[in-house]
Amino acid sequence: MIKDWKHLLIPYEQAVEELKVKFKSIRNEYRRLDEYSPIEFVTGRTKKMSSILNKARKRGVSLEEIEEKIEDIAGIRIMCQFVGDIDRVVELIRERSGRDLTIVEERNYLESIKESGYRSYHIIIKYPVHTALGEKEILAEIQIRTLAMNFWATIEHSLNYKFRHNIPADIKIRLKNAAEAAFMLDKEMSEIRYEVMDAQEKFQAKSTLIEEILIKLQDLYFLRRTEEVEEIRERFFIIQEKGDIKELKSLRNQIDEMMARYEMERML
Ligand code: 0O2
Ligand code: 0O2
Repeated sequence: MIKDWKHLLIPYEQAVEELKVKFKSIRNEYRRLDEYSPIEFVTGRTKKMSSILNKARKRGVSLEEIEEKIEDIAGIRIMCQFVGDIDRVVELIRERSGRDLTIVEERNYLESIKESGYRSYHIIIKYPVHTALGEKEILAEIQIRTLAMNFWATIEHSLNYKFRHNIPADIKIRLKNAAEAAFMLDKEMSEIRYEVMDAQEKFQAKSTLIEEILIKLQDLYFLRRTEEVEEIRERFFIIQEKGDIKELKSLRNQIDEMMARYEMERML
């Protein structure tokens, strides 16, 4: 019997290793492209045999039904920096459904927060593994959460272990408050994220404009209109110092008009 238990876990262990590699390589691809990765880090585990048997007993699941009814024997956890990244990761997994994995069920504990205060997005998948014993399709659970949600869940999980799932009422209340605090932290961070992205976009737009103006100024020099160019150049330095995008755009348009005028004069 014990020998059979050992065999039972083999495909699950393989699935965890494969899925970890797959999600870690998505993260690495983003990084190689100098793009922001919605995946911060990935962990995974196979459930211990004793935990599987406990869960089965509590749920009235017979030994024959374990593989069909215990969905998290293989578990993958994907951690994200921001709440918005969770949707992107969910989308990435949905796009793969029907290819190397198949989504069986999605559980949105970000919207339907658990009584304990637990938040995460769970996806149950079917995943084919090719082992030395042949091909087998197993169930696996992917949990997607932010770093703050993970921090909370890790602490709550260890307290559950310490109190054998009977956390005292006062600690339960404090844990719920802590879950709200973690949620607020995520909210604050998301707001900063948009500020940062907004600032980066504006900075990018400004540098592109400045580069454009510098090239146009060089073209003007070639047209040998030194006096006018000097005047524009002086204004450009003042505007650049102020960093006002509207003024920079207006200066660029003025240079464009000037160049069009010079071209006309040359043709006459
Ligand atoms: P990298 O590129 O260093 O992040 P393994 O079998 O060793 O690949 P395993 O057994 O799941 O993975 O290890 P573990 O300890 O659960 O951690 C898995 C990955 O998560 C490791 O990255 C850890 O560095 C990373 N990790 C764990 N906690 C944190 C954390 O709080 N922040 C960050 N950013 N990463 C964390 P790798 O696989 O070594 O890759
Ligand atoms: P492990 O390996 O200790 O993490 P149930 O188990 O009854 O809550 P179900 O239907 O099995 O429900 O699946 P569910 O709730 O979608 O996902 C179960 C897993 O989600 C748990 O696995 C935890 O990892 C995580 N989880 C769910 N609720 C909580 C919670 O209140 N606190 C924390 N810390 N984690 C939670 P297991 O079975 O506990 O296994």
